[in-house]
Order: sequence, then structure tokens, then C-alpha cells
Amino acid sequence: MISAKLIDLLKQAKHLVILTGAGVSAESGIPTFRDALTGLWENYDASQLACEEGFLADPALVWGWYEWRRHRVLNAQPNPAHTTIAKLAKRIPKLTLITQNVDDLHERAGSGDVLHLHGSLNHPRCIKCGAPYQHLEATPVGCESRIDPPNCSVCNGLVRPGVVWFGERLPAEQWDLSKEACKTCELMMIVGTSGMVWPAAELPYLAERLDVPIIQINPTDTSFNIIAKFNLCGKAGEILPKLYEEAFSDL
Ligand code: BV8
Ligand code: ZN
Repeated sequence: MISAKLIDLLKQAKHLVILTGAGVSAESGIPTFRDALTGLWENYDASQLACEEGFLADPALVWGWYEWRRHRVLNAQPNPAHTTIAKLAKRIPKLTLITQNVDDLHERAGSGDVLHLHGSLNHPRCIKCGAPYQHLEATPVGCESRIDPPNCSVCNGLVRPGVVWFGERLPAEQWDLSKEACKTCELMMIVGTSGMVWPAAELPYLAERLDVPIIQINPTDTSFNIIAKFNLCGKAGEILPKLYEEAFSDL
């Protein structure tokens, strides 16, 4: 049962911040980061692959993992969680969407100005000179395999995924805008994140310190349970459409 107080806060909100994690893409069939890695990568912890050392130690293993993930996203569709978040932006005067995800499912659901704290699968670049690399869509990747990364056409350096690896700084502008939004919003929603990765996990605490009410949507408890005013236990693709229905259906 969704509380009337929560619905009222959503209807009255002038500025809502939504922070999403891998859980918002789970119902699109994208495995969350915590899910055990499969196939070729099953004996690795994600943080061993999602770092420069891991890439330089075995570029084909890591590039193959990102290409496998990129193709899973290419073949996936946004789910009702993504589409409802895009609809909310049309009903609330200001909605700041911050994501830790590297997929483009929010954009494909119609959300604009998405703040990507951890980069994107779709913007690889040269590890040496930083020149952007354009994926050749024809890359025949479906199976889980090692793939040698391409070489930069400018300096012949290795091309790396355009994501933020462990030990790397978050993009300064997205990070600053995200912190600012959490400090100036009246309502914050945390959707599908375990809150285990920093400094992204700091954002809800910035809001909480200023007594901003927090709504959490997650089938399992997280460290955010104690600071959330409303903990909605369940799947984002089921709960978000219900919230939207109750708050905006009669308008
Ligand atoms: C940095 C891109 C320093 C790559 C990712 C304290 C402060 C600062 C840093 C640290 C710190 N402590 C430790 C660190 C280091 C590190 C870190 O956080 N380590 C962790 C493991 C402890 N942080 C860093 O290295 C960061 N950089 O600090 O730089 C610095 C400073 C100055 C100069 C130089 C350097 C960089 C971190 C970014 C790492 N990159 N992604 C890639 O994707 O391959 S993080 C990656 O993991 C994902 O992007 C995602 O953000 C994260 C996983 O988290 P979630 O999204 O929450 O996913 P998860 O699977 O964990 O949880 C899913 C949730 O969904 C679950 O709760 C589940 O219940 C729920 N769910 C499931 N189904 C559903 C659902 N919810 C709703 N509906 C459903 N249907
Ligand atoms: Zn280069």
C-alpha cells in the first residue's frame, strides 16, 4: 500500500531528484553489477575487470566483457521503470535524473539530460590520446568471447570503454551537478541501487542532511533503508507505474 503522504509529496514536488542503479535496468534483462558474472568472466569479481589494471593486464578479456554487455543493451528494451521516470519529468516542474548505469535505456525511454556518473558503454575512447572511437555496429558479438580492442586511428593506442573504472574520478561536471541537485531538491527517490559504490552512494546523505524526504524502491534492504522516509519493497518496473497512476492519473 502506497501512503497518501508519499503521493502528496510527489504531486507537490517542484524539484525531484531520482538516483538510479543497475536495478532499474534489471527488468530489461540487464544483469545487475552484483549478479554473479557468467561464462568467460564467472571467476572474476566485477571490480577486477572494471579497472585500468584489469584492462591492461588482459585487454581482450575486458574489452570482450564490455562488448558482450554493450550488445545485451543494444538488444534490450527500456522497461516500465525507465518509461515511467521519463513520464514523471513531464509532470514535475524540475526532475534531475542521476544514474550510475552505463546503459542508455533512460535515454531510449525518453529521458533527457541524464547525469551519467559512471560514463557510458557507447562512448569508447583511446586510452592514450583520448580520441573518441566510433563502434562499428557490425561487430558480430553475441557470444561471450575475448575480443581484441581496436586501435586508435589517431595514435594507434588501445581503445578502452568510455566508463568510469574503479580508482578513476567521476566526470566533474556530472558530479557537481548531482551534488547541487541533491542539496536543492525537495524530494529524492533512490531506485535500484545497492549503495555500495562511492562516491555516488554519498548523494542520498546530502539530501538527508537537509531533511529532504527520501523514497527508496528496491526488492531488498540497503544501507539507505535507515535514511529513507518511505521504503517501497519491490521491483521498480512494478512500483513506479503504480506511483505515477496514484499521483497523476486524475490530472
Ligand atoms: C573513485 C562503471 C577516487 C564500470 C562503475 C569512498 C569514497 C570514494 C571512493 C571509494 C570509497 N570507498 C571505496 C572507494 C573506491 C571505489 C568503490 O566505491 N569501491 C566499492 C567496491 C567499495 N570507488 C571508486 O573507485 C570510484 N572512483 O573513488 O576515485 C579518486 C579520487 C581522486 C582522484 C582519482 C581517483 C569510481 C566508482 C565507479 C566504478 N564504476 N561502473 C562498469 O560498469 O563496468 S560502478 C558499477 O557498480 C555500476 O556502475 C554501479 O554503479 C555499481 C553497482 O552498483 P548498483 O548500480 O547499485 O548495482 P548493484 O548490482 O550493486 O545493485 C543493484 C540493486 O538493484 C540491488 O540493491 C538490487 O536489490 C536492486 N534490484 C534488483 N532488481 C531490481 C532492483 N531494484 C529495483 N527493481 C528491480 N527489479
Ligand atoms: Zn589515440
